[in-house]
Amino acid sequence: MPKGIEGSNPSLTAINSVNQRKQATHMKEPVRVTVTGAAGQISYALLFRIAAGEMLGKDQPVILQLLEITPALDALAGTVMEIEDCAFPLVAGIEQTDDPDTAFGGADYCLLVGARPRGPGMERKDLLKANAKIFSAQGAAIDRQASRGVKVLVVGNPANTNCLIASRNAPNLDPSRFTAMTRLDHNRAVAMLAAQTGSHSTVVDGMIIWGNHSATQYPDIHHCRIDSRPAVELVEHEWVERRFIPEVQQRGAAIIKARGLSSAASAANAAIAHMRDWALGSAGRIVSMGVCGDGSYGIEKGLVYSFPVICENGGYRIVQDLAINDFSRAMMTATENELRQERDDIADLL
Ligand code: NAX
Repeated sequence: MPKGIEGSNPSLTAINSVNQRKQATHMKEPVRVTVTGAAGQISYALLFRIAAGEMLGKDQPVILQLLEITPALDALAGTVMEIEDCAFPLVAGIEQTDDPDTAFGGADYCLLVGARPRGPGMERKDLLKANAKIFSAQGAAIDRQASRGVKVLVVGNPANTNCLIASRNAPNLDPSRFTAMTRLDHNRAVAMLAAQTGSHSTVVDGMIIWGNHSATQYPDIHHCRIDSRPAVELVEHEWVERRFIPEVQQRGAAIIKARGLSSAASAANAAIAHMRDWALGSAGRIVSMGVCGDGSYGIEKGLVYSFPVICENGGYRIVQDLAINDFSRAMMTATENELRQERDDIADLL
């Protein structure tokens, strides 16, 4: 018997009366949404928005399946009490567990947020290996338990390589089911370019984050339009190279410095946007997603690399045939090389 406390709260049984309401209001069948690291700070900003229908729509009931490590189950119980106290109409059930097989049972959507943070004296390689163990076990549990059409988003860092590991440990699922989050970087880049050009973020189109969710990522404005005008005509290349690119790459560190904690609400917002677009479509707009490379743009096949994608019909496709100049190519290769190195460092777990 796992230490999960599935169904332990009688009040949640009452929430299951969603079935009766469904008949009355023509709501859809509930879907199962698994969130790992559910007692952490990103999840605290994320779960309430999923429960409110911001990720999958206001007509889509959800069963939340929350995974934590054993020592964090008490804290998770507190978060769950707060979700209950919202009396969300769309919540059709909540499960809390420290057992991955229970958490991923029948999951339609998995948000892998929980990860091992870097401890004192821990080398990057040690961090990669510690997380590789977590994500290989979770990938295998997803393979065994999740719905065959599952959509997986990896948020926990190092997100791209954790995603690669999870996917390789799920041989019965198509690798396209596994994605890594670079949407926060994408949104940061959009907001920064909008501010620089005195425009609103909603008129910035065609932003791209290439590569790794790390300081080597390449935020690329060459295909960006602002109110239909090419962005490269509105800003100086010097600003792009000296300010824009490094500030997007270092934005996470700047937030830690200012807040004393890493970004949480903006990360949760990006996770919601990533999943919402994947599930419901990006309305023809380019968004950035870390996905299993298919050789597009000469990037090594099989690496989880952030590409420009368009989401439609519950899937996504890498946007093809964008012109890449020498500057962009060098940036894209640098981040690809870092991903190759990360993969080689944990090769024994693939
Ligand atoms: P917190 O430390 O607040 O929460 C992480 C939670 O994960 C903890 O409650 C911990 O108990 C749990 N956990 C650890 N191992 C677990 C396991 N094996 N199974 C289930 N749960 C487990 O971190 P938080 O600020 O929420 O950040 C979570 C992750 O997101 C970190 O790895 C962080 O680096 C990463 N981020 C990724 C971003 C991205 O754009 N891809 C941006 C934000 C964030 O930095």
